[in-house]
Amino acid sequence: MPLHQALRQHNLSTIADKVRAGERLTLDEGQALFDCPDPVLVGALAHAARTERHGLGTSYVLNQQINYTNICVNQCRFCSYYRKQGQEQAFELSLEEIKEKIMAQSDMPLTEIHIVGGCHPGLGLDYYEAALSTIRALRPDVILKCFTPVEIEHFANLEGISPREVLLRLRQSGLDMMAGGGAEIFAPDVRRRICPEKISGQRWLEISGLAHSLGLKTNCTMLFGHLETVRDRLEHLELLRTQQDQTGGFVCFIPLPFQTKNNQLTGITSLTGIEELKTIAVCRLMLDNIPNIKSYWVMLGLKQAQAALFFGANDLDGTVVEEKIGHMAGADSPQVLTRKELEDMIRGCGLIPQERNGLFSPVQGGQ
Ligand code: V47
Ligand code: SF4
Repeated sequence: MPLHQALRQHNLSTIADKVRAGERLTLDEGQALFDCPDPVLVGALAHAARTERHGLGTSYVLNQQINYTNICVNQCRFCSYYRKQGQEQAFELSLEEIKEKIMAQSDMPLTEIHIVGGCHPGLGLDYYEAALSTIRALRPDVILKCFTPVEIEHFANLEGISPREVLLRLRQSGLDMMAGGGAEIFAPDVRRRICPEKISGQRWLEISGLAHSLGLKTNCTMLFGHLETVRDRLEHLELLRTQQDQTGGFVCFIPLPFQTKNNQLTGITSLTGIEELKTIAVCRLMLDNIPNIKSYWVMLGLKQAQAALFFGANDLDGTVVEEKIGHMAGADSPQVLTRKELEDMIRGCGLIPQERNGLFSPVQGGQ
């Protein structure tokens, strides 16, 4: 059946026209996309929106993730990573250990270092400032993408200072941009059930907006496939879209499918691969003002991450080196990919690899 006929059959013709014209979709239109029984149609619309912006270009980054601690005062029910202080497997890296991890990759032409951790009850802002300055001295040109709004609020509360002051001090020490974690799902009733100790969705958005107002770019995320409804996902996307209209600093959105192992949210059946892809496609179609959508291979797995590149995503993240949050929750992807593997994955799909840095500026170097 021709595409236009299939769109008409599923009442998606108006949505398709709006996508073609670059017009914003409503929540009800997002719902209609989720309700469409043909995921390939939804994917085709998302792929059209993706190619309109990026063509077949697919970005990746040479990056290293470092988790400085898994000790956390929050106890998010979906999180398999956190430990309480003194508990087995709890860790906190000394500045020397952070330095060693950076030095161990000194041969790699990294352009991004991604640092996040738990909300540790005893590490002061001076630890984070020293970590950033140490890394900056070793890697003067790298984009330092560190901390989430959740960590910024935590540091501010521990120090008794404002999040604004925290951000200014961290920027002074070398922070270039912030990571997008901690958004989860903004719906308060779901948040109460999956992460009651964490800052509210409203506060997460405020701190992201504050960072933007200081000239810091940030990323944003959505954790999906747990207790939330499709409507919760759409409202989450709408809140991100509204924030982006106001402050404009989100560079990239990362859809994070829930990994089910080793945490307190039991009895949840993983989404099917098709449901994941459809969700990613709807994210692209709703988030008309966020330029980049990441296909995060760590959580999606390598083959699903490739498929997502045809369902709205235009970026494959990076080399990563070491990842704990997804892997402790059962992700069965590798720990590290090389530049060649990332480029082969992209080319193998008929797409065009393009190396980028943390801020999504193109880097000359890849082939
Ligand atoms: O904030 C925790 C999520 C996030 C699980 O900014 C889980 O470029 C799935 O935000 N299943 C951390 N997800 C990862 C993250 C991220 C990753 C890559 C790039 C960027 C970026 C950000 O992982 C947490 C939380 O939302 N998470 N537990 C789980 N069981
Ligand atoms: Fe702590 Fe983050 Fe895990 Fe929540 S998701 S328990 S804030 S490490």
